[in-house]
Amino acid sequence: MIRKIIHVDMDAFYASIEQRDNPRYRNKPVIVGGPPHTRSVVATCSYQARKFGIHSAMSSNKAHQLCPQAIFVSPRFKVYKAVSQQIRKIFYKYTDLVEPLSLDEAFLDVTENHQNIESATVIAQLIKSEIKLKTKLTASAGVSINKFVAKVASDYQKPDGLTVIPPDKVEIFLENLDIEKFYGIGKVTEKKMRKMGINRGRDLKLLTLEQLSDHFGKVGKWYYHIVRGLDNRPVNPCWERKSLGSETTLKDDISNRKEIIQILKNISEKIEYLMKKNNYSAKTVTLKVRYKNFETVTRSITLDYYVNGAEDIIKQVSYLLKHTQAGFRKVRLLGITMSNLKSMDQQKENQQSSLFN
Ligand code: DCP
Ligand code: MG
Repeated sequence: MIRKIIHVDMDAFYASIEQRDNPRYRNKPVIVGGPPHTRSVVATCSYQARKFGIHSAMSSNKAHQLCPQAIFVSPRFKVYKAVSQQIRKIFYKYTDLVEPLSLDEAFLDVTENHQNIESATVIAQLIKSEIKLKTKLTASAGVSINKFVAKVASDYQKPDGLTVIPPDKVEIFLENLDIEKFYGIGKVTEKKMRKMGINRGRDLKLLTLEQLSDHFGKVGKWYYHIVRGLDNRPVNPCWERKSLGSETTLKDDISNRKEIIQILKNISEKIEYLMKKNNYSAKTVTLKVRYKNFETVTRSITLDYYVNGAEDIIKQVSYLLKHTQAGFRKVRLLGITMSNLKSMDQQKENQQSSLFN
């Protein structure tokens, strides 16, 4: 079955928000990032600043050299996050299959949608106008049969663009596409391809799977597929986790406190593994104890700092255990749950934010 995929990406996201909130920045080259004469970089910049060759990840120093009159603004991540939540809310009106890639962009699978709208193009238009209405910001959207083509399409006519590549136009669109526009072909590969005479999709399409693998290794196979418009990756909705935990039903009911602590240590280690694997840390630790007669109690503590290590967890759990009758009464189940979670990406963001301030 042919899918209907939309990719939405906000235009000059941080910079547009700054221009929206500060009228004197409008129509001016605005750079969001650390100030020049430091080791900071540009997070993003307004389209007026892009004319000077300024772009994300460039050093603030270089940006200042390219455009001395540019206005440097420190990022306000809280505001960006709030706008991000506003736009996600709009996406969920149409489908639960929303895969955010960052604060300002997401894939949507609208093959089936909550409003039973046949046309993905109509949905993209509705989303764009609602974003404009609610946030006073513009987004660009790409509509096509898979993630790869939708992503390339959303970038095709920025800002405030809407590019639709219907199924029968995918091949010709990719054949004519400049290789620098292929999402996933980086600067280094682009240079290598140009040296080989590959400038557009149609040149890339001439190479066999073997030739592509020889020249580009593993990713050669990926190029072989995308240039033919083949990408069957599903849109993976990401559910925000509220808590993370683990529990153990004991083989025999026990009352030995040392044994109880040992079991809780094992659970803490498992939780440390899960937390680190998923990049989480948490503020609230909850201990669950089920007594022999099935009566279940929980005890919680909320710290004023985040933890994710087994030692920290077991320290809190040992304290909580004192507020139960475990040991005096026989126990049949023990569990630990971590909540008030924060992802490390968020922490990184906060650290980044303090670097800028
Ligand atoms: N960002 C960042 N550092 C980067 C790239 C991006 O901090 N190296 C931040 C700032 C951007 C936001 O992420 O505003 C979204 O990234 P995009 O790549 O979508 O860039 P923009 O939305 O700013 O511009 P465009 O209109 O090209 O999408
Ligand atoms: Mg963007």
